[in-house]
Amino acid sequence: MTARHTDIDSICDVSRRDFVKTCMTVTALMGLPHAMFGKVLETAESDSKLPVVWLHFQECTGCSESLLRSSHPTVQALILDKISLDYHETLMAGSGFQAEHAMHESISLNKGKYVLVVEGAIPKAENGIYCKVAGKTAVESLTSAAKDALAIISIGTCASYGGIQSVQPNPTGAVGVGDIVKDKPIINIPGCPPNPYTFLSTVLYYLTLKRLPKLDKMGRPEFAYGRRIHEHCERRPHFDAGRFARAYGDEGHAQGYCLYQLGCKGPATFANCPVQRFNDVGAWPVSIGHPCIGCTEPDILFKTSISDKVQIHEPTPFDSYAPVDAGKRGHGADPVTTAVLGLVAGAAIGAGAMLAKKLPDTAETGGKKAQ
Ligand code: FSX
Ligand code: SF4
Ligand code: F3S
Repeated sequence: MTARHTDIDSICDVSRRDFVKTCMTVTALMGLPHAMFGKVLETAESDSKLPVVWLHFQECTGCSESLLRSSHPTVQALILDKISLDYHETLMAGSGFQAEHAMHESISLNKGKYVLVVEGAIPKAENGIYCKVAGKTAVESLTSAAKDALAIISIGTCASYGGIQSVQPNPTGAVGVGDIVKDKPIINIPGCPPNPYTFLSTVLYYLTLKRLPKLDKMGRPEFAYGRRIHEHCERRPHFDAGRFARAYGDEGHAQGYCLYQLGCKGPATFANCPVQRFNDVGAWPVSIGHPCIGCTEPDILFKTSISDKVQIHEPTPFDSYAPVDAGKRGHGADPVTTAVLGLVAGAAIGAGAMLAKKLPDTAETGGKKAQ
């Protein structure tokens, strides 16, 4: 056990076993080959720390809460151990001039080396008067702290894309960081709040590989946002077999059937929730019976009703899935009908035909024999 690890132990009473397990999880989450595990572990145990200045704007602080009050002590300990949190308005003991001084000092000592983490949306309307800290508007604080940053992490959907504050009529003109800062690498880690592992993995990815992770077109790390929720959801076999919950508390809901008919946004939402899950109990919204509300997607979260149905892009099960058990069909529409109802026109009908090929000859789809 290294001296470093002894430090972590003393912070949160983390066992070596848990520590190693978390590093293995993070290696897999980052999409790195198992051979890289040793390097990730070495980084996690090293003294390297990333200087971080963390600004809060329009938000609920759920992002900080979920990271720093994570029910998994190793995640919390690693986050606190791997970043040097030089300025964080809700966590630092100092306040007023003392706090402002700490931020300016960190920025001037670490020019080009610190990461700016932004939590919350930035209001632009009426010269930004709707959010001020230390006499400066959020736009001014962001612009000035971004100037010498190595990169910016927009944590949460608010900082990434505006979040709940930007919902029409958006009276404060709330926007995400990317609408204001144009000349710095910006990594979006959306979610309301995001999974703590995704933030930890992004930090460890940088410290281990000395480069920022590959991003998708929405600016999110591909390793965490590369797949739709629908692809790995444990209720997917029910979707494929046409078994749907139709109302909260009905028989289908009690049986754990697919939540699409209740408005689940999993088919249009990119995130790792079904794989990474939350907290030690391994729960995530869909596992506890609530439809995904698309909290990582700027065009879905708070922009659509919870009960609205999203377009289905992959109505067919993957070839690697076990054959569909259509024998125990629920009362909902079958997936082919669902796909059509889900506003997928020609493409989905073609894909629906592929699904039909996968169903046993005796299977029925919406009362009709599969062709
Ligand atoms: Fe937004 Fe984070 Fe949602 Fe809250 O602060 S992403 S409202 S969970 O916490 O910014
Ligand atoms: Fe899971 Fe939702 Fe897809 Fe159903 S629609 S399989 S509940 S992600
Ligand atoms: Fe958010 Fe949906 Fe995951 S609501 S937490 S993206 S299951």
